[in-house]
Amino acid sequence: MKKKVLMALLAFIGLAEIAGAQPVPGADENIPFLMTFGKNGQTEWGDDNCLQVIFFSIPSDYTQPIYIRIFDPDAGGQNDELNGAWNTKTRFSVYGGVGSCSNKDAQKCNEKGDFDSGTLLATKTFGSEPTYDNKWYTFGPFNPSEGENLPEYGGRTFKICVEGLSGDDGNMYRMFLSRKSDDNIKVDGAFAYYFKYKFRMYDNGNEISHIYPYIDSKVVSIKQSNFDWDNDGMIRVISVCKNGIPMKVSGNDEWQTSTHKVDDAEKGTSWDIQMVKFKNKPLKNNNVVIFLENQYGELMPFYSVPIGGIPKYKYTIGVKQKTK
Ligand SMILES: [Ca+2]
Ligand SMILES: [Ca+2]
Ligand SMILES: [Ca+2]
Ligand SMILES: [Ca+2]
Repeated sequence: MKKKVLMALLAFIGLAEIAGAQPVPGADENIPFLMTFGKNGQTEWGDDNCLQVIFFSIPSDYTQPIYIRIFDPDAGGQNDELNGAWNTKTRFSVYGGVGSCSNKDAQKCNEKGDFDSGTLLATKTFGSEPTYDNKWYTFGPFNPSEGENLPEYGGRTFKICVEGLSGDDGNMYRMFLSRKSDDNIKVDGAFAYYFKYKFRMYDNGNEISHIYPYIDSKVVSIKQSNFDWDNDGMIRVISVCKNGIPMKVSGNDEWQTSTHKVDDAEKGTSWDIQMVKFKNKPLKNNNVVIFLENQYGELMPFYSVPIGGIPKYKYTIGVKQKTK
């Protein structure tokens, strides 16, 4: 592993311990729920292909059992989005082993590809079930050694695939990587990462949600793609030298993209991509999808806590960049 990457990861792991990186969405992301629709859902409700894939990384020296917990795995009752009658089935599956997390189809949420690569460790399908409504369901225990060994992602990694098998309702849920089966207790140094993120925005126009891609030394530009944003406010970039650069926002049932240059001063830091709703007419029940690619067209991971901390705009760097 390149020294710089290792240094960044070590700094990150230190930070993850402080911030508690195990909930997904992460605390610093300020996103209320992840979202997956049943296979017969219409894309204009906000899910482009009814598959979400989340990865958890556990430090190589951690050997105790781990649990992956899902909040509100059912589609029904509280938190979820009803279309007609509740008829949606959602399958949550945990994978480990060689090829599970490094697989490009998994990273891309490619539902037609080999996204379910690796060793299936546990799976359960949920309908509309009061037993699991507004409650936690726990997968595990898993031995960390069952995860795929990916040092570039900080250690042993597990993949969680969420598939909307049937029906047309929206399933909202959250996840937590825990040391306990019946409580959310963080694993020191563990964190989550993902390449394509599908979630529910807040209804409240005062809430700002975030994602945090890390800019490594080879990234010179970032192309962002977002789906079904319904023109719900703006998306902007804050970094050490960007003070709110706008990204193109999609309307109903469409993709929009925009490409943004990376400055040298941003290497080794994270971008804070902020999703700022219109305060006056905030949309309700807005489900969205976003992903990022570097100049080679490679998907960029983003992290449940920002590597290196939340970036702050530094006036002196920003002005220097602009006048160059
Ligand atoms: Ca329905
Ligand atoms: Ca529910
Ligand atoms: Ca749910
Ligand atoms: Ca939407």
